[in-house]
Amino acid sequence: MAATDICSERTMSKPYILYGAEVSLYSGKTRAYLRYKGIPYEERLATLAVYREIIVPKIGRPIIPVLLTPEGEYLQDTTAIIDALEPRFPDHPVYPDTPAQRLVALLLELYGDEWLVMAAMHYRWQYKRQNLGTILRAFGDLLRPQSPAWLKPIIGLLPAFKFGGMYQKYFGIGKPMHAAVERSYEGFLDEFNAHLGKHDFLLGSRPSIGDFGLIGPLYAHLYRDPAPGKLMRERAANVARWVERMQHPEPRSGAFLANDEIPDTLIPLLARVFREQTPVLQDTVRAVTAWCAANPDADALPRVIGRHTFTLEGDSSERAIQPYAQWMFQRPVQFYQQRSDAERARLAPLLQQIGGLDALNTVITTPLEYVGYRVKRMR
Ligand SMILES: N[C@@H](CCC(=O)N[C@@H](CS)C(=O)NCC(=O)O)C(=O)O
Repeated sequence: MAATDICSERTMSKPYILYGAEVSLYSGKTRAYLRYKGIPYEERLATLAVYREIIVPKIGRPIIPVLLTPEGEYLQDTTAIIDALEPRFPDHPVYPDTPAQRLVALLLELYGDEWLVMAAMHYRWQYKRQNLGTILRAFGDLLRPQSPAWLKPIIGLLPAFKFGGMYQKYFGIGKPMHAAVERSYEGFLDEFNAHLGKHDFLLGSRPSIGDFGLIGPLYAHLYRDPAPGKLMRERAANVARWVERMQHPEPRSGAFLANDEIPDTLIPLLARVFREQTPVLQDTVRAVTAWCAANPDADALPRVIGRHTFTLEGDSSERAIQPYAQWMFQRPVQFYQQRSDAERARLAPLLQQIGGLDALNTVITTPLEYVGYRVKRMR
């Protein structure tokens, strides 16, 4: 056997290592993906020691999940992780290869990743009486698993202050917006629940990248945390069962619906994406363009470049402008804009129905890329 064969056999048999946590939103997205694809992996808790010795030195900041490949490469950002693994594990792709389904899957990934995170944070931190004990213990368990049980909630206070203390200003969802966040999430739950009465996943019997985007917020926070978990089980039992299917999938099973079908039951969900989220994304593109014009020599963009107003369920507030969100928005926008005229014409009736034409025609003059674990200007 040639040396390279032995070498690749060895890397093939070594598992991937996922540094993450059950309480972490984006860890849930990656874990569900690894399980569905049947990729051999071991999950390691992102303890304080792991943050100090691995995550911060390799990634440059304390963030999870991080995936270590058998070849020794560290990957961060769930979308970058999935995009790196899809070509390595091509069986049962999670990206549909037909235009309408691919577009819908990318849009719903974005809604899960960058919009439902607001509901996830709100329901975790605003229902303290029901959630706080569980959350503090979980953070303590994660950061210092060897500590005595009585100490864990105290250790958990540090991340609780960090995550629970900042998000309202960051996402602009302080007290005046609480009712809007809940109306929006309850509407989403009802619509997704109705869809799941007819289909196992968004686009048939196989989970797509859209399902993986949604499972992040819908597992760690909205299913596992006591208060929203009760709401989900009582109000949207089909969604709770979908979470369980996503957590314990039959690896590499199922198929997307034939003929590029978009089920009617997804129409209200897609209309919600364009009503709630894409105005913020379009304004993010405007802000990024202005920032790049004002900082022509800068390559990496800061995590936040100011604040802008947004409206949710008729109520308005101000939130941080995140260039990262433009990078994620580029995925459906560029996919749509790169289709042929004939394909775009075929997509038009659907996009008109869900109010998506304007957003998908957004002109992005300063595209961003994600390299070196950061969002940078594409030169
Ligand atoms: N877009 C990133 C987000 C990762 C993320 O925000 N992770 C959270 C935990 S679920 C975190 O570590 N946040 C700390 C921070 O951002 O400073 C991804 O998809 O991986």
